[in-house]
Amino acid sequence: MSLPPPLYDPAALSPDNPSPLYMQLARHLRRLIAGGTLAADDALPAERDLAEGFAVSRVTVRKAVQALVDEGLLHQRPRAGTFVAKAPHVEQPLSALTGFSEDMRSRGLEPSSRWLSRSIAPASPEEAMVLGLALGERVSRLWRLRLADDVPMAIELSVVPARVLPDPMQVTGSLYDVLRGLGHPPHRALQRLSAGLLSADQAGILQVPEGTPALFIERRSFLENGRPLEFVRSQYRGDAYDFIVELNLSTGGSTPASETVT
Ligand code: 16G
Repeated sequence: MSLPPPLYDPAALSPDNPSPLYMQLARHLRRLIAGGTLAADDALPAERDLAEGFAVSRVTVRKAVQALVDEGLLHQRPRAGTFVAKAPHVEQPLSALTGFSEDMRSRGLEPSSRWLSRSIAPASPEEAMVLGLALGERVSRLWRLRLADDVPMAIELSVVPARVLPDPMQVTGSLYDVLRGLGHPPHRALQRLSAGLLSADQAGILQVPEGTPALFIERRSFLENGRPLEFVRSQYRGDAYDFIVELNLSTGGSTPASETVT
């Protein structure tokens, strides 16, 4: 494993690089946060020290820091300084069928998404099987980074039959709002959770160190008539989520039939 880069890495900023210096500095600080050199709640050195350390102006430092504040990676506390942001911690009941946007809003957090890709294409054999589609039927694929108060929380690839969602460009905010608007509200879902470690690509998107523990979740949602509505594969930051399940004392007798996500 390679060592994380040092804070004042002389190779981090170069006048020969065509990007403005503040963007180079922001990129370097982003890498330090993703690599764990700067951890949640760590204080950033003072603006003056950063300017001296990187031999740039204080204006450059201020612009770089502001860019990371806008991305939600840093936050400023009046009279205390600038700190590496902590992911909001969310407790999520597993028994309610809700969407990301409504979940976050109900906690006073502002949901948003960044598009990783959006397309319409013939279903893969796996998607066709899971969604009960005929060979060659099309699906809308929505691959999004989900954020709460601008902090990356989860990566989600949602696949919906194109006959239900013919135009993935219709989704600008909540997918479930669009599905409800089209008269296809999710009625029931099956979910599989497993633990894993984020790959380099996933960690890069979520802006955490590679190998950070995560919850891998697959959800299959169904319409009221029982037809499959969506197949979602997602990676949730393990440090940001607790999933809560309510258990009731079994009254004995027969065990309810269990269902599995296959
Ligand atoms: C949740 C669901 C996902 C659904 C999304 C819709 C889990 C594990 N997944 O993230 O299946 O597509 O919400 O959210 O809960 P939206 O309405 O905000 O787009």
